[in-house]
Amino acid sequence: MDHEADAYRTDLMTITRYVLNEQSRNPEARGDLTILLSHIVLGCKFVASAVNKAGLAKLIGLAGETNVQASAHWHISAIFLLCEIEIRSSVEYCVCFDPLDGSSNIDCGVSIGTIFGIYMIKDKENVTLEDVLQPGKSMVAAGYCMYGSSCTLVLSTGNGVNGFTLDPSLGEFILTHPDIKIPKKGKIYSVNEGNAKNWDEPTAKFVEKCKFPKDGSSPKSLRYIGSMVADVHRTLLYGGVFLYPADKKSPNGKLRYTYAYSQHLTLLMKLCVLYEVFPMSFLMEQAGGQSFTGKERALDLVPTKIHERSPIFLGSYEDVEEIKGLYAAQAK
Ligand code: FBP
Repeated sequence: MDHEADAYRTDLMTITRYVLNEQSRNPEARGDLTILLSHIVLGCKFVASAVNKAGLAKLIGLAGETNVQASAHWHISAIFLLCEIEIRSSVEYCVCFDPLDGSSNIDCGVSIGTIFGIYMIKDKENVTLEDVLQPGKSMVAAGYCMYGSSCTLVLSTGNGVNGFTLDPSLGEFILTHPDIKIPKKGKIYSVNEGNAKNWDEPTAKFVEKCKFPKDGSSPKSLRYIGSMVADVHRTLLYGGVFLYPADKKSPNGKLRYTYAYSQHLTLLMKLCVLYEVFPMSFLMEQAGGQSFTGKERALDLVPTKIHERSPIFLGSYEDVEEIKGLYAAQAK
């Protein structure tokens, strides 16, 4: 890699250029999704700066967690209001987002993130909650932005997964991880083992096999940050499996798979529902992995209400296949 030459490269693939190229692939496209994505990107840049400032401010004892959460909510909402003004005419899409996932990690400077999923509105004349209570497989795009040692935005518009890193000197997200493919099998498992005593049998058996494999293979390493965006990002790049299973304490797991915003449903914003399962499952499948609930493919779930939660097992194809086998054996 000739860093010298690279420093002056001008044919950089920015996320804006990438999204415009994607738009040009589809002759019917009118550009609404491109506009929406560019607003989401701007929102993430705002949050990235807010998180950095808060991290610094926290260090020097000026600002607290709530400020970041509040500003993240504010910035992202502001962006969507802008978006509302921008594309009122089209009313094509509704966006579900978790402005700041892993919020419990803000104070210790651990990576956190914004997660989003985009659906087509079924009937523009009559936009209802049903427009977001759609199965995950109906999403047209999904992504997350991770605020960590670097700020990385991972996006899929249904044609593979690409990662873009924010170059602060340009204020632009540059393509750094083209066409991400998760390894078929991984050496890492990621779970909060503190809940082990409440796990169901298939989950306990799978984690036991990770630690004490009987087939002569080496044990998997445990990696758990406790911030889904960071744990899923590592899983996507290195392989392995991230799981937040159901347990006796939380029979539906902890992570949520529905939250929404559309120009016509502003009331929802006030509810501040988190959203994690659907976009991450969409990205995982687009990268060649799998996402399973313990009963079914996560993207086949049909939410019945906002705030819905679901157990989740996502990651490398063969690792999730193993978990599915354990649940199938239990069901026999
Ligand atoms: P928040 O959205 O409230 O931050 O909760 C979500 C989350 O932090 C995920 O990012 C993470 O995977 C999970 O909760 C960690 O939960 P636990 O602390 O129970 O392991």
